[in-house]
Amino acid sequence: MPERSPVLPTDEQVATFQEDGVVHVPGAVDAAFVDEVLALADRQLVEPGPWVTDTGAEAVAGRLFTSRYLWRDEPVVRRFALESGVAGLAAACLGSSSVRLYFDHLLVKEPGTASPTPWHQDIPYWPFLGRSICSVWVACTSSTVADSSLEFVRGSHRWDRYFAPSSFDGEPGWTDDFEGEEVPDVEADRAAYDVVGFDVEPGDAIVFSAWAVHGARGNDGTGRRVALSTRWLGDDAVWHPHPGCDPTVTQADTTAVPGQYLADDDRFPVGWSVPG
Ligand SMILES: O=C(O)CCC(=O)C(=O)O
Repeated sequence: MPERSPVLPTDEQVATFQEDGVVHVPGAVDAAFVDEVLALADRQLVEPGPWVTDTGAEAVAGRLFTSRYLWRDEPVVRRFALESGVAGLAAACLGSSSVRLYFDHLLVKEPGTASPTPWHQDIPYWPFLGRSICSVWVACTSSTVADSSLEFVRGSHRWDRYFAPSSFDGEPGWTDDFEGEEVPDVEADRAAYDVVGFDVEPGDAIVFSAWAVHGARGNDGTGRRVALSTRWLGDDAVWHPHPGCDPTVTQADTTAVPGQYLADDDRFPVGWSVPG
């Protein structure tokens, strides 16, 4: 059985997650896990996994690099996902009796990266539907909102809207097949939204709903920004493949039919379940 979270959220943190769609949990993950992810980031930048988004060296400087779905081949990521406590954190925030791992997402922003992470909502990118789906984004380096920590539109998880995904690097790709409403241009009219952001230290977690609209600025600080986000499927998550969704997992990975909960332990392992 996976280990229990060393830092479970307080009742107040759970209430904040439910109300705002996001909560900052300082000191959620041990330094040893963080160090392993930093070493992994070094390796990935040189020899990336199969599912990479990479702006490469930008016109100005810097690089926004993301690599996802590593857990099946990278013991570091598997351990992080299943033993660091992030699964317990996700389950507690969602109020779910169990959570299954959908995928992991390593995110690196080199200093001098002009590219922001565009404002977006995660759920339309993913072949799942349900309210109890979230990410646990763990900072592996210090960062402030000014140099690319995450920002959210507070309460946007309750808007009941489903926005078109777009590619992070602006290149054409699998998101192009989606037809739907554009995400609002939060950046152009920040004062119209209740934007909240979190300065973070290594080991801090930001837990957020897959329905929450979020983004991050470029990194004009002096250090590399590294985070590992794991994505968790709670009690009401169902299989929902659709045009324009993430191709890392497909119908071949599950015995579920659309609309059904997934129970494929090898592809979507249980990270946490209520004891007994
Ligand atoms: O780290 C970032 O800049 C973006 C992270 C993000 O959008 C996510 O984890 O869903």
